[in-house]
Amino acid sequence: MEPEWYKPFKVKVVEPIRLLSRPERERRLREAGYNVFRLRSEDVYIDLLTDSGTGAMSQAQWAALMQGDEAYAGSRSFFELQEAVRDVLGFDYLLPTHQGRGAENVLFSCLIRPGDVVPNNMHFDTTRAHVLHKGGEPVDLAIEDAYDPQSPHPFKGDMDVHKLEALLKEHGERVPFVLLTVTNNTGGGQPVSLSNIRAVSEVAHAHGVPLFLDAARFAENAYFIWEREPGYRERTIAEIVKEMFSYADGALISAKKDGLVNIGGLLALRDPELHERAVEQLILFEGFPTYGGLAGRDLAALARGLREVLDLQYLHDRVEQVRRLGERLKAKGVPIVEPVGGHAVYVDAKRFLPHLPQREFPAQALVVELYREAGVRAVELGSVAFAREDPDTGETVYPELELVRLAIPRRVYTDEHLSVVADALGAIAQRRDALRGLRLVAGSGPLRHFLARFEPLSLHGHGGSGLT
Ligand code: P61
Repeated sequence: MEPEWYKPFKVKVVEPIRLLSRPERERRLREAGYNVFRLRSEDVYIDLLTDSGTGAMSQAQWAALMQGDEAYAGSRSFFELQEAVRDVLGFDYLLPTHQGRGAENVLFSCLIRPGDVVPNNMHFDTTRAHVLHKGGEPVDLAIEDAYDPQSPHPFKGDMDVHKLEALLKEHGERVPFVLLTVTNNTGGGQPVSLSNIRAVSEVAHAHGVPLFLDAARFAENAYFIWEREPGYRERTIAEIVKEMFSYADGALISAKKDGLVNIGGLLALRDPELHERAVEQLILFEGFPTYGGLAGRDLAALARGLREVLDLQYLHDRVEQVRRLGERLKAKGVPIVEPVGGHAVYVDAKRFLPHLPQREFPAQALVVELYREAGVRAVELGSVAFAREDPDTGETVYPELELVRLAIPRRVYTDEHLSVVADALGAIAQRRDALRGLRLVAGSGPLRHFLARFEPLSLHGHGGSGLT
């Protein structure tokens, strides 16, 4: 039976925001080099840059902060978090880190040797950078549908199990572990099915290779399983989450997403021997094992968040809010990645601005126009963030997907805020042919998107990948 849905929270604290005038927005853009990472947040009206660490905590989490135990060693808050990790995720060993990439660093330091190959459905950018940093080669093995923004596949985050099998046959001894990102952020916030997690786990284990989940958005993934996977409607989110992790040997979690906290991460493990090695790295890079990279109060708030996020009403409210934004955009003729993802709507800039070649950064041009139009900040996931230089030819290789991500912070914005976003993109759609591209004037390397500067191209201007 379908539960009766309702909004499971109301607002207790308000944070003022303001909308600058259009000339002021234009000036801020110019000063920021047309890169919204360089804007001050007080100059942003609605901030959809990321859903990471930008959510609102509950009153229970704020209360837990006061009760955090700040002891250097043996903090009570650590044991609360350990209990939550055991109950919710089913792992015995917990290493708290300052955020997700801290956990990546600790685990990868233990397991990746130069020349290793690390398969994933799709690596997120920090994960990819950490694999490379340890001398590994990140390989993306998502199913073909993941690369088609219009494919209606219900689990576009799935890994292609045949490709994994082939990779393990060919490079088995060079694969230290398999990663699976739930939900698949780079590919549109798309879920991975339980049957795929199970199949990937079986294939990896048959080759003696462990499986780790990059599980920043584990609860949203579980909601999609509940919604779409046959046989899971009668199960609770808690049961589905437990089953997802039961097939894995460990998990890397950026707690800034489904941990419902503003900072934090964790590495969860099953194997005592690996735990021992990881603890050494944790002490080196993060801190003593019972606080890792966090304050006691952060651990306490996270212990609450991990349990709160399992609430079906909360997840329904969350995922449906994102979906409603997607539906509104579609109705206004804005092309988006479908099905709509769990934490964000991804606008397909290739279809939105077909007259702009990728060397003129169409997704970035749209991000800039959206701020100009309505003070809304989105993020580019396209040829600024992901273009690469071919090591053999020296030519620029542009990514298949050219996207603008509208990431929705948890429990922060109302539908009224989001209708401003939909109206703004709808207005831009009306005059899309007049939009011009951008030219990169500063910034290089794989993390250039954070610091790059651009100039608007005139009507007859020419772009350039700017890769140096
Ligand atoms: C995001 F502009 N995501 O989506 P940390 N795995 C996965 C993530 O989504 C993720 C991390 C690991 C961010 C933050 C972000 O260029 C950017 O806690 C699936 O951020 O260290 C983070 O977790 C890393 C935004 C990261 C960016 C890099 O917005």
